[in-house]
Amino acid sequence: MNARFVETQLQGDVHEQKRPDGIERHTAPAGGWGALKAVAKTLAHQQIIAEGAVTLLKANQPNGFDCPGCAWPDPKHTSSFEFCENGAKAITWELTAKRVGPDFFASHSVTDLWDWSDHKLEDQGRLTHPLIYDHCSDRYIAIEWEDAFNRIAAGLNSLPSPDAAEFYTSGRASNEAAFLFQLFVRAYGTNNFPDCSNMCHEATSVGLPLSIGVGKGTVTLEDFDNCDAIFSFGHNPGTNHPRMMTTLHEASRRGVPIVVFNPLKERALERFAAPQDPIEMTTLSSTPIASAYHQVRTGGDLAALKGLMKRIFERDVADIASGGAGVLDREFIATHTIGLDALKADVEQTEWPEIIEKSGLSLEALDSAVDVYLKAKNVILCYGMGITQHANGTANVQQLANFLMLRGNIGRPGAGICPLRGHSNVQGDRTVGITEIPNAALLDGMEKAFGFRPPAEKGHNAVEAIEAIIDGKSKALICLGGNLAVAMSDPEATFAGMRKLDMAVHLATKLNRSHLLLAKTSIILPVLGRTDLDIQATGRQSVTVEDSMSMVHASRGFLKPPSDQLRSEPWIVAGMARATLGDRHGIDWEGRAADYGLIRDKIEIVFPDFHEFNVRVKIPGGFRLTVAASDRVWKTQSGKAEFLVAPGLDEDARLRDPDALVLATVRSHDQYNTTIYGLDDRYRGVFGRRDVIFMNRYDLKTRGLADGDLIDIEAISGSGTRSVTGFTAVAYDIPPGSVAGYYPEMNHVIALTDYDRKSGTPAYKGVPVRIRRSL
Ligand SMILES: Nc1nc2c(c(=O)[nH]1)N[C@H]1C(S)=C(S)[C@@H](COP(=O)(O)OP(=O)(O)OC[C@H]3O[C@@H](n4cnc5c(=O)[nH]c(N)nc54)[C@H](O)[C@@H]3O)O[C@H]1N2
Ligand SMILES: Nc1nc2c(c(=O)[nH]1)N[C@H]1C(S)=C(S)[C@@H](COP(=O)(O)OP(=O)(O)OC[C@H]3O[C@@H](n4cnc5c(=O)[nH]c(N)nc54)[C@H](O)[C@@H]3O)O[C@H]1N2
Ligand SMILES: [Mo]
Repeated sequence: MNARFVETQLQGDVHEQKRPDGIERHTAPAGGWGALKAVAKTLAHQQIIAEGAVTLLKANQPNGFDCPGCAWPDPKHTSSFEFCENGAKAITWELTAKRVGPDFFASHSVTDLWDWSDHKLEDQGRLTHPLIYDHCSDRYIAIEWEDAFNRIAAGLNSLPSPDAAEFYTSGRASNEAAFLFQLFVRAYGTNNFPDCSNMCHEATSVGLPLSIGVGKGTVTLEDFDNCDAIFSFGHNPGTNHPRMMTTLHEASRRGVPIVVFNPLKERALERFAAPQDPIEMTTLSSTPIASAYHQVRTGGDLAALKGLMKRIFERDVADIASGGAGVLDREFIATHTIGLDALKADVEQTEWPEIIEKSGLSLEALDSAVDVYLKAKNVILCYGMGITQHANGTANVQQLANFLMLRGNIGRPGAGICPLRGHSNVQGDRTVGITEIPNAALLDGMEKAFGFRPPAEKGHNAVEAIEAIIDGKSKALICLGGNLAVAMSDPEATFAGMRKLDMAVHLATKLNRSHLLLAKTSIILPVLGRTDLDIQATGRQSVTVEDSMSMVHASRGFLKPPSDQLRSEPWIVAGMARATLGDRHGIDWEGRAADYGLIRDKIEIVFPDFHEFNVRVKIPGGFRLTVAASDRVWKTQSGKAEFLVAPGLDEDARLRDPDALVLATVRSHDQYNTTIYGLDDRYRGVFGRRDVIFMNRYDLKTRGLADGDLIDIEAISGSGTRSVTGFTAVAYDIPPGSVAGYYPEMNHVIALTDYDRKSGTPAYKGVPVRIRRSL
């Protein structure tokens, strides 16, 4: 029997039965008083009630700091305070009154700390001193800054080649810090720039330039005011981009249909009560968000998109046959694109039964989505990790662009593509040069600005960096933030590799597991966070960031830093560079660390789009970088927007195994990537635990399992065995064949070799697994 129908029959009785410990059904809308209560709890947990509450009001305000919570833009950046539960968590996590200083490390050996949970490690508070690992006492001990820089310089200068070092960037780094970091690394002599975007939107950065000539989104926030329909694929805004909920809430109230494609029923996409809406708060009412919710099978988006496009072509033929002008935007297609015939041929030869089976969606469901699409003049399509973190992530992204281009929905007001970026400055870091593949413009710009030509050879992305570390080819790792080892797939292999390094250096605000993977020399350098006042030799500094919609604006902290030993990221990068490079290329490191305006002057030379950077950054709300595709200028090889074909529908041949389930690893409501704020996932009804796997009732039943049973999850992978044991199966509203669990716990079942061959993005949401009862 078709599993989809069995599931519908079985789903009904789930909630009648006794649920496993800590599992409830969340029936309230997302947002609302629950969100306010959660913030109060977080403030109390971090012991910062009065000060913290005041600080939250400065988030995303002119002259304030940029919230590190997500990359969603601010309405003109000048609006009144916009309440955001998870933004508040991100800020208070940094604001915490708790401290991790040398006395903490004197009481805890690294061996002891290793057994702590990721949550407990970070929850100890802000790092206060530069530290070096002491092998005799098995402890981190304080070190002077200059001493740390000299050791880093000695470590880097003793390598056989600059290519034996890896320089990781996590997306919180400001434009100024990231630009200085890439200058340091290129002057040192390598392009080994693994960065968090390699694990995140790399499929966008690689896929979209081939389609529309730019690897970024084409919409602005104002476009949402002018759109007639929103399509949402594979992102969970109620948790991960909560300020987007204000936009979706407004759109829904305006009567704009919001069509969702997501295997999990995410509560905020169903129904949301806006904490800034006094009526909804006082009357306990809420607004439906999705007008239609299509629970596509995990990895079924390619099939769904081909189905949507197939139907559009069929409707086009029918419309013309009945005397209409067709439903495609023929003028846009003729003037601006190439490749439609090949796309059409591919889509037409894809048969309906296969589309329906692989997407898990009925023809009626796809048809209803096409109705909405054709009725709307202007469509915005938003997407996140549910699209990119697949072995065919790049192809997925390109099919999204095809879908929009069929009706000219790119490069006009109210329409466009909107990748939801992750970290608050992940897009900016890329823009200012954090890339392992420098193009000619970057190299020319660097030569013009600094008088030397940096290396042109391709460097390592995140997966390649880890592989080089495991192979022993790379011997040093410097991390500008993040928690690379825990974010990466296959911790067993990754951790073992990290432990073979000669040198590991981490610039960080908080202690995490990557810091405990000891190299011969291990150094932790504590940095100022977004909220901290940054005073340098020439006075108070601000930094800049770029949001998901290419808006660049300033951010400045205002709080007394947690310790007088903390330094800013630009200052630390400059210190490492000065010690390592001396006066090579005559770069004035100290001057730039003293005045970030001088860094911006150089950014402007290397990237002319930042013209008059220091002037324009003073504009409240900042300025928008040029996105050529937004103006229908196509920077592709052909000079046109290109319809691109992705042959077939299969993400991964291993999923043909009749016992296979496809696992998506997702974020809970109480986490920020590897930072686990707490153990609840309120909207999914999970409390006090993370050791669960969401499964369809049908999949439970066919395995002889019941809701709440203990299970083992084993990867179906080519090499070695990977498994986790003793998890709890939770019956959930998810399509049959698809299961979901939390990141990073589930990274143990993801092989390092499971990634999109085009972009290198790990297939974190397409992991073939088998599930059995625990023995
Ligand atoms: N509070 C908070 N905010 C964050 C983060 C955080 O961890 N916490 N992380 C930041 C970062 S770095 C990033 S990249 C973003 C991540 O933001 P999201 O992209 O929302 O990330 P995920 O939680 O991984 O959720 C992806 C969504 O995709 C769905 N999904 C899974 N597989 C598929 C599939 O095959 N197809 C479709 N259509 N959907 C699928 C899941 O059900 C889930 O709803 O958020 C950023 N903001
Ligand atoms: N299975 C699975 N794995 C995934 C994903 C998934 O969906 N599933 N998502 C992937 C994605 S999208 C991403 S982006 C990566 C995230 O990978 P990373 O960006 O490497 O990880 P984070 O957890 O964001 O990093 C947290 C650490 O950053 C440090 N930090 C915080 N603020 C600052 C700051 O201002 N400056 C500095 N220097 N350090 C700071 C703190 O010490 C904290 O411990 O994980 C990836 N891994
Ligand atoms: Mo991300």
